[in-house]
Amino acid sequence: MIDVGTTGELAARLDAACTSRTDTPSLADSHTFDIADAYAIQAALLARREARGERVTGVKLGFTSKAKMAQMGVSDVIVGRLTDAMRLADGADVDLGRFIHPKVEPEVAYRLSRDVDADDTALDIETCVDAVAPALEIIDSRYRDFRFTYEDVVADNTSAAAYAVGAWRPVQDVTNRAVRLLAGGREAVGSTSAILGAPVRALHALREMCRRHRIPLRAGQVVLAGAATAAVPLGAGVTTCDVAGLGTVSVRGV
Ligand code: OOG
Repeated sequence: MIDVGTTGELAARLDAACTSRTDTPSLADSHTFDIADAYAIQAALLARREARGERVTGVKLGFTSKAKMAQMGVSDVIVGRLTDAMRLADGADVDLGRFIHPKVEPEVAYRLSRDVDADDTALDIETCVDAVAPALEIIDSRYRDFRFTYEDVVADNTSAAAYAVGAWRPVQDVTNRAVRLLAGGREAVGSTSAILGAPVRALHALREMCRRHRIPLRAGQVVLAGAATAAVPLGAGVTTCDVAGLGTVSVRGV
């Protein structure tokens, strides 16, 4: 375990990398810390954002695909926080100069209709969502060349950088829906089944991780359930995510 001073120091280092758009080497190159420490660094990083006036708008899941878990050698999903400073309107311009080396992922978003009490084990999280939508997540690891350990990426708020959500639809079964990402000239095609077999499973995984790491889930927050394809570099021009039956959402890199 690392002490509170080191936790704050590592959070400050990641925060500086983010605000100065300058990558940093893996924290694991110089420090030994475990996953509980990593979530503590993430919380300290969030506290720095909140001190600047940012407000939490939701949470995101990562490592929800088998391929990504296998690549990282882990079997747990990872959770990061979203803030209003990361939120983009559907169709909005996004300044690429905000990022270090941004990538984009097509996702499904859920909206929480009520607070989720971490200790109420009888509560079914599926009854705590009231809408679902197509979403785009921009990830931008603060680590050089996206080279990080499992603990590193959790400390770095799971690479969260920005997100856009399309029109909300009533909650429905979104298992095995075709997903298409068009990013500049590139196309990535996948299925919502890549998200833990079914996006609804991401909600259950989220609940467990939030209970374990004391991450609050509040009414009105957005949940990004995880990527349906591999991430694609975000460049200039329009990037669109299309989820069959849910619609589209786009942003324009400028
Ligand atoms: C970590 C975040 C990955 C996902 O959907 O797996 C992620 C990264 O690859 O930078 O959000």
